[in-house]
Amino acid sequence: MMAVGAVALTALTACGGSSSGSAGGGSKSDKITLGFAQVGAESGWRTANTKSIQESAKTAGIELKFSDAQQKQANQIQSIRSYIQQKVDVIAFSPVVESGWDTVLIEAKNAKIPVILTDRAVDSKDTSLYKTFLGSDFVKEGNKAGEWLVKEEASATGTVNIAELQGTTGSAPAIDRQKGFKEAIAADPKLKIVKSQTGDFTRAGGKQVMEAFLKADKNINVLFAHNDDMALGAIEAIEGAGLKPGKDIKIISIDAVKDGMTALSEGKINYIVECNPLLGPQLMETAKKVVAGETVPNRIETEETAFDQAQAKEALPTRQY
Ligand code: GYE
Repeated sequence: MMAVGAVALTALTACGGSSSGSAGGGSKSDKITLGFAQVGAESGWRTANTKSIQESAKTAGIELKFSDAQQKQANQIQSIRSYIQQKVDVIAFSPVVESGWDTVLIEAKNAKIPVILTDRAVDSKDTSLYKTFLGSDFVKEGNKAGEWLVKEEASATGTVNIAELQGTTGSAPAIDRQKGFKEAIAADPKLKIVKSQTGDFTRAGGKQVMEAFLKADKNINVLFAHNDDMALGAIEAIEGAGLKPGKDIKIISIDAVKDGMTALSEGKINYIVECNPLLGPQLMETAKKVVAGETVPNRIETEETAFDQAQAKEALPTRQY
């Protein structure tokens, strides 16, 4: 299943590559400048996402201005403003949180610079403030995680205590993954979320919060982490408390980055829902269309799958991130 998405993305890369001949044909001013305001470098997912964007800009012959907001909205707003001042052709960003973007998006619209949302959505009511949103369906990801757990615990008799490590507070993936997971586990009343806190999508955050959870109460049967990095941090906390991750506490996470998949194949994680970070080729393709004044669909969804332990072992050798 993964291969389908991978093939589609590769095809887009190749296509971008063939149109990168601005050096040969057109003048230098033909080159599209894209200002990209990244969230930060908080996770393995983000590192892979940044690499994909940088590499595919090169392949597509697009000049990339790139900034890292260190997970702070104020920094992202500042870089978007600077891209407006520099009169880039198109702006793309992955909003760290959902709210509070209208003012700067209106500034971009007034400057006639199109905006593409990648990876995370905003909650602005006025959808004319951006051309499209390219990324995953996070509710669906949460659903998949919850549905697996419902099946896994079908024959359990007592209450199943679940701890949840949330992503960055107010971010689209944290809000939607929680929603999707809750929706799915509502099918079985013995599945109970007993603890829930943010670990900010980082390994350090996951470790620290899981340590605090376990200190307060060791009676946790399942951990649902909104990304692999927090799960990996939590594994250290679980082992530190003398428990076996994947056995004493079952772990479900989201992303399917290499380190997560390795822990899954080693039996320390039980299930991972994939979230594809390789958005670069699709972003470059979309940027070109938007700058050319072509209409693009207002929602471009990424294709994704999920892995259990056996599937992780099989997929690992050919994993790109
Ligand atoms: O799951 C997490 C990262 O927005 C989908 O952000 C992205 C999330 C990803 O920090 O690892």
